[in-house]
Amino acid sequence: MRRRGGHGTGTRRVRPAPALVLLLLLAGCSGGSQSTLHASGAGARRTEGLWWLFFWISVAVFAEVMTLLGWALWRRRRATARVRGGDALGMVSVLGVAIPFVILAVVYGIGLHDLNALASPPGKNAAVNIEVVGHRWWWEVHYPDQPAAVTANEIHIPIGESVRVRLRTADVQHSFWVPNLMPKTDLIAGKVNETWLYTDEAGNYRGQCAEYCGQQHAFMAFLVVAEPRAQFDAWVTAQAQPTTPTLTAAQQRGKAVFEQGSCASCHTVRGTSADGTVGPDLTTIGSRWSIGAGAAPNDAGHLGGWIANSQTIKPGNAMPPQPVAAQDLPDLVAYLQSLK
Ligand code: HEC
Ligand SMILES: [Cu+2]
Repeated sequence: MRRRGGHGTGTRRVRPAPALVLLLLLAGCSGGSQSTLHASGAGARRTEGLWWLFFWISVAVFAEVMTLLGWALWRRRRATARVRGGDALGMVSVLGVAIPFVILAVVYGIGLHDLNALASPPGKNAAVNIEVVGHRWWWEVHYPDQPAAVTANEIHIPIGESVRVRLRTADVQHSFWVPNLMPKTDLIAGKVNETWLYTDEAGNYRGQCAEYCGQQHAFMAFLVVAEPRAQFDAWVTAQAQPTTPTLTAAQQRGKAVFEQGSCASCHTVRGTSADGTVGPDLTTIGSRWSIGAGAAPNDAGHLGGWIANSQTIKPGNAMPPQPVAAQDLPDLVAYLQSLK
């Protein structure tokens, strides 16, 4: 049986997918706390500017090509004039070679210039130094100016000052990215990479590992808290202190469970006998923005769930389910919440 050419009438319609176009347009507009298009830092402002420049150049090129295409179709339909060989060659040389060459060369030059500018922070010397070590799947954070200050998945910086960030990895490649503040910098095995942060706007900025590093790559987030210098100083000083909270009876029992159980072999709580280094330092876990590097909010319920079996919250993470007796769990949670 022969098929009849139902569509072969000569007019071919291209259907635009409006939903898709809208989705693309809105893709950059979602949320301000982790977005390159809501720059709050000197570095991100540069990449945002570059992004818009490239965007408008692309729009102009697209419009030009579509106009020429429309013109060509219109001429073809009229089928009157013929383009002479010389004209065609001239057109291809100018529109197809010379103009793209100029555009690409200019864009390349601007890109190189910005890349160079991004290499060093505003002002000659960074006022604050931070060392970040990537782990699967969490961030270890040190403040070398106050060597005792160690934390995880949370970085505080003073506003209006350049902050130098040194990046290492304990295992595979990761990438340090705070979209609102700074473009990505990779953490490469056997190497120390450097980047910097600078912002004048106090606020919380979400960061994210940007190099696929395994199962929980998506939950390898962190928070950058930018605050006035005085607040920042108070925070770092507090991080550097060993814990000396006055504990309630329940928290005291929780502490004993922590120190005598398996926890102490993987976690450090400065000021106690727990000095493990496999997992995050928990000296100030009570004030941290999340548990599991953004995997869950830091409240009593999630802490209990995490300790009993963190694998249900963050499957594949390096903390095995813990055999903590049900009656001990609330005490342990109360103890952890007291660590601020
Ligand atoms: C075998 C090592 C190991 C043991 C034992 C262990 N943990 Fe962990 N723990 C980890 C690792 C690794 C992480 C980080 C997981 C991640 O975010 O990917 C972690 C994360 C945590 C976190 C979240 C920290 C944060 O900043 O996000 C808490 C709270 C915690 N553990 C409490 C405990 C308690 C309480 C015990 C004992 C009952 C315990 N852990 C036993 C390795 C361990
Ligand atoms: Cu990673």
